[in-house]
Amino acid sequence: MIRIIQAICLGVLSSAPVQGAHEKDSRPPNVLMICIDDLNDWVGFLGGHPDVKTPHMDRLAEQGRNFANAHCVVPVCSPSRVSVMSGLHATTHGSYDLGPSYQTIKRLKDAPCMQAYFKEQGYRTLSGGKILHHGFNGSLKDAIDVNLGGYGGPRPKKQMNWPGGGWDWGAFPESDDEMTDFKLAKNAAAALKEKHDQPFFMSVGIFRPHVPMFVPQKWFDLYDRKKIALPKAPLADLTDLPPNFNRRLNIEPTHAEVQEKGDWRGMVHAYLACVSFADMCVGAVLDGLNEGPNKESTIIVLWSDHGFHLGEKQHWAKRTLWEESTRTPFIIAGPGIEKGGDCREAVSLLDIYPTLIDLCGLPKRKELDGLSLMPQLKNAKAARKEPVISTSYYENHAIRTKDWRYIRYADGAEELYDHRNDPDEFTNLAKHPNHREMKQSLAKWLPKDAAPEVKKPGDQRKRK
Ligand SMILES: [Ca+2]
Ligand SMILES: [Ca+2]
Repeated sequence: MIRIIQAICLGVLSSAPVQGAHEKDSRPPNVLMICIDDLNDWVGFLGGHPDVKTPHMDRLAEQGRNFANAHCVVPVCSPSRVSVMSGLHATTHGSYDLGPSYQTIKRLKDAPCMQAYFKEQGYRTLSGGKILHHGFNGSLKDAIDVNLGGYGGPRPKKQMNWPGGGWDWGAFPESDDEMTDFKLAKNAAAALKEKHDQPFFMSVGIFRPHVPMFVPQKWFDLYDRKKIALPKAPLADLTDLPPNFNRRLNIEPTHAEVQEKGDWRGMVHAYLACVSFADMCVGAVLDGLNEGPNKESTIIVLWSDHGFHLGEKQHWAKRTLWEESTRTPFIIAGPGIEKGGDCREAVSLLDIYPTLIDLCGLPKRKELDGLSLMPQLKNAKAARKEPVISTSYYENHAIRTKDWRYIRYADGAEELYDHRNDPDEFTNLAKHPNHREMKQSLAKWLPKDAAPEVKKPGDQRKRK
C-alpha cells in the first residue's frame, strides 16, 4: 500500500514541476532541511572566496535553485533561527539578540514553529544539531519526534592558537569520526536510507564553520596557507561610515585584536578548512538521501543563519548590517524544481516557511511575514514584491533589493550602496544628491512599528 501511495506521489511530482499543492489523498513530499552555522558566501556557488572548495554544496546548487542574493532577518544565531522557524520577522516577535528562547517570547506563544506545523499536518519530524539556538525544549519539546544528535565539540584540552575563550582554532581532532557534526550527518544519512510510513520533515543543523574553528588536519591541507586570498579590508573604507554602529556591544574580537594577538591568515585558513569540512558533512547527508528510497520525493532546502566577516570593514563575525553579515547561502532543490539558473532577486530566509508550505501543499498561514518563493522557483528572474529587511538590534535596519542596500541606524545615520558596481560596499552613497530619490524609495520600507526588544530575564544591557 505504501509503495502504491509513493508511486502515485512520484508520478505527481515528476510530471508537475513546482506544482505546489499535492492532489487530495496523495502523499506530500518530504522535507530535508540542512542549516549551517555562521557560513557566509565563501562557497563555490556564491563566489565569495576564490579558493574555497565546496563540491557537494556546489552540486546541490546546480541541481536546484540557487538564491544568490538571500539575506537573514537578524545577523546573529538565535533571533535569525527564531525568525526562520516562526516565519515571523524580529520586528514582529521582538528578539534581536541571543537572549530569549523561542518558547519564552510572548508573541510566539501561538505561533507554531515550522516543525510543529508540519507535524500537525501529518509529518514525522526528525531533527539534530543546531536548529534553534536554545533547542526544542519546554512547549516546543513535542515538535520533534526523533532526535538525531547534538552539536559542538570536541575541543582540545589546551588552547592552540588563540590566547583564551571561544575563538581558538587549529587542526583537531585526528579524524572526522570524532566530530559531532559528522556523527550527526551519518545519523541523518541512515534515517534517510529508511522507508518512512509518513512524510517526514528532517532538520539537520551543522555547527562548523562556527567558532571554535577546529577540524582535522586534512581539511587544512586542502589549502595552501601561503597562497590563500585574504579578504579586502582597506582602512580607507571606514572613512565614509557613520561612527555609531553598536561597536561597543560587539562581543567578537576586533580586526586590530586579531592582527595583534592572532594570525589573520591562519584564521582565514581555519575558516576555509571548516567550510570544506561542513561541505563534506552536507555531502554525507545527501549521499544518504540519494542512496535510499526517498530521493524522488524529498524537497531539499539548505541555508545558513547569517554571514560572517573575516576582517572586511575591520570587523569580525556578525551583527553588522553589511553584506558580509546578512548574505547567506540558500538553495532549494528536489523533485520538480528547475535545475540551475541563479535567482538574483533579493530574498529572505523568512521565505522558507511559506515556500515549503506551498511546495508541500499544506494549508497556507497568512500571518507569516515572508513571501512564498514559488514565482522564483518557476522563473529565476521573477521579482519579489517587497525588498528584504534585515535588522540588527532594535531599530537598526538594512533594506536590500536586487541592486541596492540602504541602511538606517536607530540614530538616523545612513548608508547606501550600489551593488551593480560596488559589491564590496566600499562607497557609501547616502549623501550623494544623485541618489536621493533611490534612498527615499528604499526608506519607505523601514519598519514603522517594530516590536520592542524582548530580553532574557536579568538581561539589563541597554540596546539603542
Ligand atoms: Ca550563527
Ligand atoms: Ca567605505
